[in-house]
Amino acid sequence: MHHKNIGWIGLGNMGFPMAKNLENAGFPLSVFNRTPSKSEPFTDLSEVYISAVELVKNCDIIFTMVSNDAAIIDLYEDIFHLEDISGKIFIDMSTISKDLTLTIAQKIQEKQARFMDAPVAGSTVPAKEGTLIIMAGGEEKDLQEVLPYLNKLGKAVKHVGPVGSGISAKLAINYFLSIIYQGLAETVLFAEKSGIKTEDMLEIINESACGSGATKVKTPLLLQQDYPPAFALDFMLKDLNLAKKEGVNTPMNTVLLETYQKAHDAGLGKQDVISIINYLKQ
Ligand code: NA7
Repeated sequence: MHHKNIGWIGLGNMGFPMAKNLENAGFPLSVFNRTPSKSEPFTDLSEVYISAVELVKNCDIIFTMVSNDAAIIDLYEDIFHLEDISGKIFIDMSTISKDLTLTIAQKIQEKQARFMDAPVAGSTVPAKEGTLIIMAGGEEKDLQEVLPYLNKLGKAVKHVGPVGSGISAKLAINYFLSIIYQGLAETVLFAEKSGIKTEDMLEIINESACGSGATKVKTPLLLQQDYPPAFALDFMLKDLNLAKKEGVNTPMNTVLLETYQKAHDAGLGKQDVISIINYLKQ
């Protein structure tokens, strides 16, 4: 049987551990990252490309995991110049706008290739552990072809509908997460003002019905008051803006957008999302 050549574009905080999981699973992997130094740990087992287009030429299945719309536009502009990409499957795991997802999918299909959106829930720890939740949009038969790879990246792969549906599901879950993080930060601050120690309050929250994976994962950061980005605050701001673009005009979304935007303006954008507490504290 012909071994599929797997390409991975984007080796950031999420893309790097995800691509490593594919490499560790023994799949023939080709990698590309705009900043070449991030590809260095791959040189032994995988093929490293210095051009995304060259990688695409040599791969059957191409994953992308990059920041945002601008990054995807940059990459696909070049890919669309390739004469023959027929039969290839492109899977975008980034969280970008639904509009752009549909536009790219259409252009890819016009070139007789296939496209899926498969964004993920879970940040860097689940990415490393291969326990992400993957929300896939696209054709069932295409999903079946890429499932062996997705299964190495996540503990659950959910086919949620046609192309673009993965993005919709992802924006919905991140909307919920942004509520949890703002709620957690405000609750800890409220308790602190009333003389309750942060560590005590976090223990109470985590043992209670309010405790969740989301509150537990942010607990050490809140205790250390140090916020290295497992999920950068700017990405949450991006996703809330994308939700608004999708017509989410709830009272909550207005408040959330204001909080995350002001936290960004206060210089917290590159920190972990739970650093909104530093803005809310002021
Ligand atoms: P990171 O750690 O900020 O990594 C972003 C990646 O995207 C990184 O590989 C970047 O390359 C790449 N990137 C950014 N802009 C471009 C352009 N214009 N062209 C090519 N490549 C680009 O993000 P995460 O891994 O945490 O998150 C990725 C997605 O998952 C995001 O949509 C989140 O919302 C969810 P660089 O290394 O900077 O050269």
